[in-house]
Amino acid sequence: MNFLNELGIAEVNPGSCTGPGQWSNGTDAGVLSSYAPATGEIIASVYESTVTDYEAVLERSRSAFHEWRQVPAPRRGQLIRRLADALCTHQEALSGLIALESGKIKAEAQGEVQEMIDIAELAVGQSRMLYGCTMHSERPRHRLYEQWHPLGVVGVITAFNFPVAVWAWNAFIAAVAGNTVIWKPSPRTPLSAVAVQRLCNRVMEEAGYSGIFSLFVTRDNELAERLVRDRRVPLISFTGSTAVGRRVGEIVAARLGRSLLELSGNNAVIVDESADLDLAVRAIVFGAVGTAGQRCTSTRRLIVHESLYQTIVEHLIAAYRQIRIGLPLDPEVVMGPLISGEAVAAFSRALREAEESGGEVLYGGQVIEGLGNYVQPTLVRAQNHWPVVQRETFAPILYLMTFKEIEDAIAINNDAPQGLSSALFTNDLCRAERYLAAAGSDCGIANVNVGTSGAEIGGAFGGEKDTGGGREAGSDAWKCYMRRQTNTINWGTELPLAQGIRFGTGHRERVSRP
Ligand code: UN1
Repeated sequence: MNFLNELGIAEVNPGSCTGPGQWSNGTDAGVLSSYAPATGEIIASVYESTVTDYEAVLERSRSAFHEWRQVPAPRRGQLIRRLADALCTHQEALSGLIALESGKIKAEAQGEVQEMIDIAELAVGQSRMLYGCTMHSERPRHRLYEQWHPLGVVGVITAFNFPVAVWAWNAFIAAVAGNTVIWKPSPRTPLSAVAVQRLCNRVMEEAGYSGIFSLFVTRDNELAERLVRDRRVPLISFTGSTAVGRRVGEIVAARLGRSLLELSGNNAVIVDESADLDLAVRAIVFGAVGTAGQRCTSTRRLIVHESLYQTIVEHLIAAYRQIRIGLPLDPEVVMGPLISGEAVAAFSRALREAEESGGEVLYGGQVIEGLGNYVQPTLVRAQNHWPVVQRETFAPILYLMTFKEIEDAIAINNDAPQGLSSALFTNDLCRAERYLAAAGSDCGIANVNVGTSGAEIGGAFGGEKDTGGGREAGSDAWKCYMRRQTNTINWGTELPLAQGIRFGTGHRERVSRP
């Protein structure tokens, strides 16, 4: 395929790299093949990283940091601007590879690369706005202020569903902040990562840098854990399940490092009596079926006012009937495959469990036999407290339930261990405000008349409770990648102590230089 050539993807690719000309040639850890989830065919392979590769990556990244942190932040931003240009040039090819490797449809893959370009543009601007504030000192002739410094080497562990965009959210902001970045991508999507590393290499080379962006590919949990345990890596940004993220958080906390966790979601849409139903149905379908239900922001629970339940179900079924399922690169297709056979098995298990709990499948429910990991988008009448509904299953299953009063709908929304995204469809201002108030949605993202997925990069992205509490992308999320330093400068000749403390020995004679 042409786009593989354009991106420099060979049949077998090295899997660790710290910059131009710095690909490893280690082959001892074996080969990881990348399979197209739509057909089960091997696209290409990558040599997995050895411990020696990892150590080389870490050391080069550390020494690059010592140089990079001294480059003025606006100049660091210029490197990201060049990267944005490279991403624009190769947007088509890269989205082809992402679609092929992750199984998301081409339009969404293009959106993913667009998200990288967007965050790059934000990072360029941010590179001139790493503001610290100045405080008024309580002491005369004293200046009190804060400034922000980079942390060091930042480890970024990403998931298959956004194989490159989530890396970009972290990497571009971390880099303008003066950090260097080591990326461990999902072993399901190593080629997309290799392709992005190749683009980074080209841009680093043109700008005369190396080691700002590094990659190591592995499916070995022990090697991944080495990064998480590594005291030379002050921040670990992890995107993935709550189960794994909890472990990452514990390991990093035990060494008093920092972690930024983007974990499972269990996102609900509430449709109240006043909702614009047309808008609501379109948003629900995109939220539940987009990326085949494999976004952390996918809509998993639908809470409908009881008076509208029948109407909504009919419209959803009509819309679901029209969903074209097929090859991700086919422009007519709206839903691609799940990532793996295990994901298909998890889909079936969840449905069995829902049915055993008393759930009624209203649409879909079947695995589509044949090539690839295809399932039907599925609607299930369910109850919120069932364990299967409380859990995140990465599949296009939407659990439907009803409510009478808005307070009850909000309580259902919040009655889940996770707290990532949420949405209310309403044309009633008071209900909208009620939902957005402190006693409203408890999620990191709460939308009105906008679905749960497809957040813009300008806001801070992340969620509460079992979602892990991290915030990435826009707003002041850049602060997660920097350390704050408070500075007090005395420009006078007295030494007044804070809090008015007097600590005198009576010795007032000036000390003269010898
Ligand atoms: C994810 O699924 O890990 O809001 C990230 C969205 C995307 C990002 C999803 N911008 O759906």
